[in-house]
Amino acid sequence: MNTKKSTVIPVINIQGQNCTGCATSTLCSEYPSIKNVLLQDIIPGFKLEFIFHPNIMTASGNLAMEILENTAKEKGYVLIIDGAIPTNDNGIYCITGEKDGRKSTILEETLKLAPNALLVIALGTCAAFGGIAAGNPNPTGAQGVGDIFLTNKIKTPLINVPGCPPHPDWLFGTIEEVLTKGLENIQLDDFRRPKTYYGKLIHENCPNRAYFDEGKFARKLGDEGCLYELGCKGSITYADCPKRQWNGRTNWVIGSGAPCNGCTSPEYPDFVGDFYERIIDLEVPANEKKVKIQKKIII
Ligand code: FSX
Repeated sequence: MNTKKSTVIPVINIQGQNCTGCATSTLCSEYPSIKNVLLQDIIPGFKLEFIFHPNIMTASGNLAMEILENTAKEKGYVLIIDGAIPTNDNGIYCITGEKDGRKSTILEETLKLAPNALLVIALGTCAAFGGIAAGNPNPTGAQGVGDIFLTNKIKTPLINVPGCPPHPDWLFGTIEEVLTKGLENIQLDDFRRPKTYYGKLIHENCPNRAYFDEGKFARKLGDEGCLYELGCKGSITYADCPKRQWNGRTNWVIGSGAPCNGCTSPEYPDFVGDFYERIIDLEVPANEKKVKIQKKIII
């Protein structure tokens, strides 16, 4: 019998401006099961201990806030932030909690907790890039964690796990990869996204790709054809949704006949375009001439 004790890694998950979709999605993890994640080793020899998580902890008020206060003085924890961070008016638009009648903002908690963390994971597009919370006109001055790090010269390693919401595998798979390979061996793209999950365009693995190449485009939902004309952003969006699928590998957005809205992109939502508007000025990577000619005939 293996009696060796597992290494316990404290995890703090704080939440900014969000819809709680990131937590809802990731807490439905199946591989590993959420039971493995919360109660058992996430991989043999390593156990995560969620010491602060607004959606699943029983502590509240002073008790909960003391955990953040005490942990911030220590080192050796992983900090997960989901949701954007408002910066206008000293960040008053998002409160993490209250201790002895004093409110503490997500901005304040981030600045307090991030510098001593082993690793910070910006979970979801709001935390990674501002996302919906930072959409025009952004009255709260919402920003992603990376921008907060830049402004405040925080140098802690940061991994972005975008998606609105992110797939549970993207979060826990990344943590597993860090534990097995080491942080320095994780390959990130220019937007600090792990290449394991965000290395390829949706377009490259899309089951409708042949329609695109042939210039056969759906004109309304339910039509046969590529969904590009109906606003699909799969041709500019990096994520492995077509292969990974969602809800226990049941289906995914394009599989169910709806266009991808580009939620893992830094430009989401303002600059990827309206959900059901086609992308303008798309640089078609292959068969450009053919598609343009055929579009005239088929559409
Ligand atoms: Fe944003 Fe997450 Fe979208 Fe929602 O925490 S990435 S709105 S799924 O909840 O922040």
